[in-house]
This record gives sequence, structure tokens and C-alpha cells, in this order.
Amino acid sequence: MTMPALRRVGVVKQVAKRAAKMIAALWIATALVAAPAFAANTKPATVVIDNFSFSPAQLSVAAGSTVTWENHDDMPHTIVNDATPREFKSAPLDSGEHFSQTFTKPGTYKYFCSIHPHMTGTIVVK
Ligand SMILES: [Cu+2]
Repeated sequence: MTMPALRRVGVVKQVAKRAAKMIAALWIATALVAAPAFAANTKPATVVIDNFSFSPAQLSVAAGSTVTWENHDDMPHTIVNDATPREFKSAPLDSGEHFSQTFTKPGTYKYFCSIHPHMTGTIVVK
């Protein structure tokens, strides 16, 4: 290849790189604009289990939201609704595992860990 041809390849590469950056920026901008309309008030919420407690202990979400519990402890824990009939109950979660529950009906949902019943939490669905 002659020198001008090499230079041309370099320019083409630069243009392609710039185009890729612009597409990425556009994609992010589109996602940011679209996200609030899509998520409305039902954005995903997380409760972290750490040091034998649920954090936050009380969480308020809009009806339709999905709450995910993440076990950051080295101990297994469960998430069991404290109501009759029971609305939700997880299997024991090992360290790093998670459990998700979608709340469609407004109300106050108390829960506890069946392995360590002193661990309690509340989800308030509005
Ligand atoms: Cu536990």
C-alpha cells in the first residue's frame, strides 16, 4: 500500500470510531428520555440483606413495582410474608442470591426471615 492509501485507511477508521461514539451517545440519550415514561412510578426497588437485617427495613413502592431482595450475608436467609394467606415466600437464599416479588395491590406487607425470625421488614405499596 502507498502512503496516501494508508492515510486514507486511518481517516476511514477515525470516521467509523466517531460514528460509533455518536450512535452510543444517541442510544444513551434515547434510553434516558424513554426510561421515565416506561418506568412511571414502578421502578425496580432493592432490599439488601446484610448483617442479619433488611435494608431499608421499610420500603414504599408504587403498585406494580417489583422488589428484589439481595442476600449479601454469608448466611442463608428467607423472605416470608407475615400474613394469612401468605402473599409471598422465598426459598432460602444463599450468599449472593436474590428473590423478586411484584406487588400489584396497594397495602402493607410485613415479612420476616423464617431462619432468623427477629429479622423483619415491611413493604408499603401505594
Ligand atoms: Cu435470616
